[in-house]
Amino acid sequence: MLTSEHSKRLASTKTLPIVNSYNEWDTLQEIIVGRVEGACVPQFDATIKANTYPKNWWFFQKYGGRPYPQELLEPASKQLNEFCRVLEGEGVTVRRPDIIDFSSSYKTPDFEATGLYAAMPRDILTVIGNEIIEAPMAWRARFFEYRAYRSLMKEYLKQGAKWTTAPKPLMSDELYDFDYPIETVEDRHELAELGRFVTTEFEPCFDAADITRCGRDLFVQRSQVTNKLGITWLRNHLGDRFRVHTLKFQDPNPMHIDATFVPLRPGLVLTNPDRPCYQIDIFKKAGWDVVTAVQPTLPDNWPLYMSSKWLCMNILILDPKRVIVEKDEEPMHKFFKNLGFEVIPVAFRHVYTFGGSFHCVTCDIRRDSQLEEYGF
Ligand code: ABU
Repeated sequence: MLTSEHSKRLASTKTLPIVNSYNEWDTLQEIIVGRVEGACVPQFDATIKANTYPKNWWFFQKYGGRPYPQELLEPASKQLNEFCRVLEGEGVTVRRPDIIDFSSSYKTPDFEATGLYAAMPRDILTVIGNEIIEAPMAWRARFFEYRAYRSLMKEYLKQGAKWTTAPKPLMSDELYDFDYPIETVEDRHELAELGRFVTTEFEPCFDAADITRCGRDLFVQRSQVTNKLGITWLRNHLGDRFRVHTLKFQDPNPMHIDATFVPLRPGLVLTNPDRPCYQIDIFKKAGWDVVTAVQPTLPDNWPLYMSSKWLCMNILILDPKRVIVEKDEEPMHKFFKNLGFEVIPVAFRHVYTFGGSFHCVTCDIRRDSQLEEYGF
């Protein structure tokens, strides 16, 4: 039985291009949700080392190149399925990538590797207007990740979307600093401050999750997986219709902006208290309110091999009123309610173990939005 709100949302689909999204908050109509089936633990190399903490290196050393342990896969898969059910109940069309065995090894003229997963579409895909861009990525384990999305991409292309793949990097040794010295958090702070990362400027690379969208203005960070040439490619590709701003954060391990800096609606951005933004004045001058996230509640012993506890900020906005927040992040529920949001709690901590939460595991394909300016 469709509610009138649901029917209204479906009705408005007809007037929009199949792929259409300009920001993180307009009413969501269709979304890709990733999956963990077929996931493989990446082999421990310089990029994995630079993006993970020493206490977790044993995991990659032990399982690298092998399928994720079943006891991690099963509960995460169940939570993802339940998340899809919740989205559908809220009137959102959910699409899933193909199942691929990422443990198959591959060899290019430049390197050999095994894969990772199709769990985090936000890392590889970004939608800007009616265009869907496949990011080049930076980890060798992610070189062929796009294959899981090709059925969907072809379908969207046939229905009128503009589909772009950014230049595929060689991922040869020149793209990486194999001597990147990173044993302690102090090393990490120092190197990040100096603007030194494990990826070099040999060729463009970026992960789509280093981009956040506010209409005509896009905000991107130079991170361990996004280099300056990658940002230049994006800026040149998008041309005059968009402004691409580079933001820098006080972050010892920058990788993906969506647990660091999260626009919530026009005039309101959520920031991470541990990762202040050096260019926050851009937002203040534009009249935006800047709110700081409350502390996460995840216990210290929760297995988090590829991310931080700040996944509590990695929320998904369904429209300027509704937000999906992890079930046990109660301080965040209160925080969002105080900002006037209706909170939809969903259990997701088993998915956290794979490196992301609601924003990471999705790519919004269609929001009821148009290109707008938000004061920048
Ligand atoms: N891949 C999402 C970012 C996670 C983090 O900043 O901890």
